Amino acid sequence: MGKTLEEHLRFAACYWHSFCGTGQDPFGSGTRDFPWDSHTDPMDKAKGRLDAAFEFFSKLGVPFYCFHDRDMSPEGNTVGESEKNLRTLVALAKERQQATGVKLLWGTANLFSSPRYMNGGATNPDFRVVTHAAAQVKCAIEATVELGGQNYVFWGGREGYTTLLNTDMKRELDNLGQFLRLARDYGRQNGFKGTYLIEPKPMEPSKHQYDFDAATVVGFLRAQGLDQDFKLNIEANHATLAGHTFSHELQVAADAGLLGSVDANRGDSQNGWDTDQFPTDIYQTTEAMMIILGAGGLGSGGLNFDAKVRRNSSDPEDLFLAHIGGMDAFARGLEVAAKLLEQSPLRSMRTARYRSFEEGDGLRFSKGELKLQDLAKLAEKHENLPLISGKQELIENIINQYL
Ligand code: XLS
Ligand code: NI
Ligand code: NI
Repeated sequence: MGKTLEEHLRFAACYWHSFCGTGQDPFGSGTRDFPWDSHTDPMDKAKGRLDAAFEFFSKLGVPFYCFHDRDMSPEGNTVGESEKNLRTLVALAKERQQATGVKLLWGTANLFSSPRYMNGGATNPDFRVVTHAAAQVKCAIEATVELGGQNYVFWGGREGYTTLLNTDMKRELDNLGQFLRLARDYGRQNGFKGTYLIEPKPMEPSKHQYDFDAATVVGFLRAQGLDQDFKLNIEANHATLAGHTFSHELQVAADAGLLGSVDANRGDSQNGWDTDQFPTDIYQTTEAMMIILGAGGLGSGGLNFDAKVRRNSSDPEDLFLAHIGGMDAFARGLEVAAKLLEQSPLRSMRTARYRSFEEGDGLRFSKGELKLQDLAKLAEKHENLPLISGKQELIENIINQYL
């Protein structure tokens, strides 16, 4: 379709799952030994982690990476110290980027791990906490600009509530809008030309997250006047947590003209949480790539593997195998999707279903030329309508032939 696989797919590896997560869960300790954790000084640990991350990115040959401020550098005792730590690591990351050619897809601020944010970051009921969220976002935007990041992400894990009984939802949402406008303006005034992204998720860690799903975020962005600068970062596993399919969320964002980027992972059909597994299901990647191709691609976005190897995948090579499998699943999905769009009857079958709106009275309706009473009158002409099959099984059979 006129572009290379690499140009279409724009893969990114993420810093947090692969270089911060040891496999610890509520029932047991980590299963991966990170050699850099043997340092006692947190800054030495961070430098060792950075070396390992860039060694991995370049051996894998992945063109992009993504990070949170706190993945890359430790929080200090004061705001100033935290900022200094991040600047030190960003300078080193910049050197590694230049040496390896690996680029930054997006940066973000972690406004969910610190106990300070237990009641929210930008939506915290205590204004003093909001100022800390602002300090972190300001510095993370600066870091993203310094590293040539093409996007900046907001994922609001704690931007939500645990009970409405103590929550003024309207005020919190207005505060979120105000906070995001300030962040947008700061970035624009300080050299950020990329896309701001909101990543919807319905729950976890909050009981209810404000950025519930794509439709909610599209409405929020429009209500807050943010839809010119912000798009959506759609994550497969978040879609299923919201009771949707990955495809549904991609299509909602694409239809609004707001499909920005993708966190490429998958959930588990039995487990109801964010298992963040590497994508392997070619049927799902095919459906996703059909929508992404239909939307004209991801622009400055990409396919970020926000995914982790299982706790019992404890060999270092498992990290390579997981990413390679994920890339192959999407590359195959892209090839199948392109064939389905260009060679199969799928597109023409869908167009044909709506043909009645392309001519005659249907076209006049689409153009707004008919009133409700005109439609009612026309119904008299259309007695004894034939049933028109949706042909779902035929379509599913066609997809399997191309797979
Ligand atoms: C968590 C989110 C998170 C964002 C970045 O569920 O997916 O990892 O992608 O903050
Ligand atoms: Ni994510
Ligand atoms: Ni997630």
